[in-house]
Amino acid sequence: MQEKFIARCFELAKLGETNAFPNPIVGAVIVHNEKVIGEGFHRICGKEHAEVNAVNSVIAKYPKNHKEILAESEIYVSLEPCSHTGKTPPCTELIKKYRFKKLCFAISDPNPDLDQNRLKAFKAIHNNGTEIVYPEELSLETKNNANFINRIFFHLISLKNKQKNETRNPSWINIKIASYADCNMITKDEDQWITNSESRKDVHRLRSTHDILITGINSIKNDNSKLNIRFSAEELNLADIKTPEIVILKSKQNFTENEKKNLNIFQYHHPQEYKIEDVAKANSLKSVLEELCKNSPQRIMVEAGPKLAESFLKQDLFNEITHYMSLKGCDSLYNVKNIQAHVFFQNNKIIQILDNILKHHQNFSNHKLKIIHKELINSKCGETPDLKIVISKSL
Ligand code: AOF
Ligand code: ZN
Repeated sequence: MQEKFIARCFELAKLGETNAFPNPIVGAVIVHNEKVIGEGFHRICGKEHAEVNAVNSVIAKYPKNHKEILAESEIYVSLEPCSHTGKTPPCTELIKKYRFKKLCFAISDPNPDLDQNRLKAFKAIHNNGTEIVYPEELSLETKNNANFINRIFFHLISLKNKQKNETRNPSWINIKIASYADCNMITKDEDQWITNSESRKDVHRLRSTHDILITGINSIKNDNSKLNIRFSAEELNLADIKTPEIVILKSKQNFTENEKKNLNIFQYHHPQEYKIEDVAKANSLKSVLEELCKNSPQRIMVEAGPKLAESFLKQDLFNEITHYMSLKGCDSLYNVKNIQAHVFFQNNKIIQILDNILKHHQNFSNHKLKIIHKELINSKCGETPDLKIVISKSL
């Protein structure tokens, strides 16, 4: 039961993925007699934490007797409740105030600001009669999911701890790749798209949850890409959507006046939404990236053709790869109709294929790469399923 409520916290947390950054994404659920009576998530960095929003939703529902109801309730959170005063007061104070029956959270918060107060705060909650269920008591899958959804936050904190004197802002670089099962990234003439419509929708979600989108002049010219977000927040399971700042990398080539008038990117975006960066002038890709993160940490997504993606990989300028792999034309390898069975019930089959992909990526990098997430993306309109694989550097 508690794993189910924590799973709901993860879903809620992800709704805040657009604007919670650089804070973690967090979801909270309040349960009374095994029924969810309140939910909340952290939507905007600097604003209310998930626990506060969940408690407020119960107060709104039971304006007269919320105190009694909350004291008979359990609170589930996807991350350890904060015990420090940041831009907002400590959530542990709120939990203490309402004397919940139980507090359960999925992972500890590595933010060093919490270290001073944690022990005292949890002791006070415990002494107040609240049972505390720590992450150690949850399943490995739950702990892995809690780690996965906040991998960017955990990465930023670990950098901050390691490089105390570093003045540069940390960044997170995600290279998006779409390919056929043989890793070929070039669209075959007969079909316009490599991946199915649900994967392409997921890419729009990815755009909205990054701050900068890097592409290359060639991709813009060859694909005439719009690089906008063509789904609503609701369709993307987000509370808010935003268009990341678009950075078009160029070196020798330029846009002609005619291209500047006619290409979609210039039609669909205001001039303040994109900029063109000359990599040759800046000296290196690395210096372009440093300049982009000059004022604050940034989540950067690279959505470009194979050549530019390869430059990022070869120069080791990435944290993760999001690979959408079309299983189109895999009929000889799979019985496509039974693909779900292959993925979920014959695990070894899928691992075998993923190993091939990893070998391919490893050619680009000195780092050990590891798959941290994989899921099958089925399409509602009968297209072939795709595999979404998130590959990360082993730290
Ligand atoms: C929680 N619940 O929903 C979030 C937490 O400046 P503040 O007050 O917003 O605090 C930010 C820190 O609080 C952040 O770095 C992380 O350690 C924690 N985030 N904690 O209990 C939440 N977003
Ligand atoms: Zn908090």
